[in-house]
Amino acid sequence: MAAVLARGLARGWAARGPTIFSKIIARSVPATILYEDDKCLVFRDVAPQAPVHFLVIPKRPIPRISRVGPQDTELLGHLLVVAARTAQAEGLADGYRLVINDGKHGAQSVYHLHLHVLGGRQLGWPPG
Ligand code: D5M
Repeated sequence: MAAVLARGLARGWAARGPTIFSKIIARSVPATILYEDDKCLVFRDVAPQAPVHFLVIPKRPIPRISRVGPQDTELLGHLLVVAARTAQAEGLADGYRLVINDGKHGAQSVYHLHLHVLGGRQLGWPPG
């Protein structure tokens, strides 16, 4: 079973199938939801890397930022506006960071596009 799963992951099945985030959208997996509208969902990251760490995801399951096209322009803008508004609501008046990990070198682990919003402490640069 493990070998089958490993081969599947190596072939990129994880990049095409439904992810844990689809289950959060469907409410079959619990999450601490901060905001929702018809296009996106915002919830706290289960493994926070900062005092405030939440994710902004489109409800449409785009796998990764490198797969977007011109048809996604409005949606991507909406995700950024929602990220900024939620950061304000979370009290991140001293600033924060937006991160989108893409693919293997970007250390992406969930293949449903998501913006990380991290704040509440002084962040370092460059990232690892
Ligand atoms: O980041 C994927 C992020 O998704 C990572 O920071 C953990 C988070 N994650 C994974 N599962 C969950 C659930 N169930 N709830 C909330 N957050 C979750 P990446 O950029 O793909 O590496």
